[in-house]
Amino acid sequence: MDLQPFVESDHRRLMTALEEDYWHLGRQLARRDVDIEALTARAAAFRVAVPSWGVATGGTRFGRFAGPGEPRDVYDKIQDCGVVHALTGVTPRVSLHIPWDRPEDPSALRERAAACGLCISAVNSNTFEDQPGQPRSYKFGSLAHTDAAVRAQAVAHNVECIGIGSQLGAREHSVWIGDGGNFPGQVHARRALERYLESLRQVYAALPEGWRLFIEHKLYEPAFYSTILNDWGTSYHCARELGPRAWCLVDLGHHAPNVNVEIIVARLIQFGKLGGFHFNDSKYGDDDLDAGSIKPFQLFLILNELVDAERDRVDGFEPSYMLDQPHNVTDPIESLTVSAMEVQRAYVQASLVDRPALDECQERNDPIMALAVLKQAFLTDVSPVLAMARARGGRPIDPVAAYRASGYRAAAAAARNEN
Ligand code: LRH
Ligand code: MN
Repeated sequence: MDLQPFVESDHRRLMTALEEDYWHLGRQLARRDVDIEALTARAAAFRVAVPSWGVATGGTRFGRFAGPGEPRDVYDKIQDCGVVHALTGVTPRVSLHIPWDRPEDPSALRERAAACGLCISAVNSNTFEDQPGQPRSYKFGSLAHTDAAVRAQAVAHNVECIGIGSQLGAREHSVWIGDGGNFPGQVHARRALERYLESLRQVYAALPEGWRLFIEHKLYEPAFYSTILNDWGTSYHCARELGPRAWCLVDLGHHAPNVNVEIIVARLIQFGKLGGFHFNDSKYGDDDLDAGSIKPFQLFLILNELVDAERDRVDGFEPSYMLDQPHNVTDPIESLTVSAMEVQRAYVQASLVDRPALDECQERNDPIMALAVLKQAFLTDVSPVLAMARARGGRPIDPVAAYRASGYRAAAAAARNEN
């Protein structure tokens, strides 16, 4: 669907007000020695990948309520991811999950993605569920399973994912496993971690030139007593053990409530192993709610650590930003669009932090003023900057309104229910 006519009517309707708000914010920022044009350029250059699995309606163990026009296959998913990029201008990369997105013809998929203005940046393996006809079950684990034959099967799957990813032009392989136990005594903690590491060494050895391996820690679920890669410390140890191309991936929802995730981020930056993010939000557990919807200040504080590391030119600092959300009750395209913009917003707000002033407050132990410096950035409504970056990039000023006006969802429902 060509969204252009809806972008044009959006601009006709909203550009005058945007220019006014942008001019006004520009004056405000100039008083803070901030050049709004430089800030808008940073906003336009921001990038966050979308998960292919995020455009289908997600669910919980209590049910799934599919919406109209559900993607039927990876091609529909790519088309929907293309709409998110057409609306935001900041999501040209897609993260795929294998076997959910295993392409019959990788080059055809690569071409379709390119036709939607997208590229495949990462592939995710899946040894947390059994596939039809799979010789050995992952019921009691995969890369850390006690049975060498199951581990070998899981290693082979990861190597296959890397092979598919290479054909798709990806350069990141992301590994999350559900391995763990539900009972005290069920899993020998040290032996299991050693088996996990031994399996990952074989996956690491299969990485093509220029690739990065991401390992993703998670406190619990689907195992509810112990998890093999349960926290950032264990992940850091494993990434170091594996080698220079292994990196820690931080999924915001994979921590206990009230854990200070921004400090974990600062540690992994300092230790040179922060590889990437799965942005989302949560109130209790791994709720995978929309990024910025529950704890926007935490999201800002995380991006603040990232922008600070950028300022300090921390060696090897090249984090890969991705969303990881399933969307149980919203139109996935709307949720991904808003979430991408919320991460972009936090990045732009963090870019507004007066770092010399903050450094000075920190050195002279002035907590009130230090927080005030951070809050000034967080409380600055940068919406005109985000909207102007979109408008100048030929995207809508109000993406959700433009999307709804386009009738894309109804058209997709009609097209996808026909076949
Ligand atoms: C695990 C996880 C992982 C994905 C899955 C869809 O909770 O965050 O990143 O493989 O969700
Ligand atoms: Mn994740």
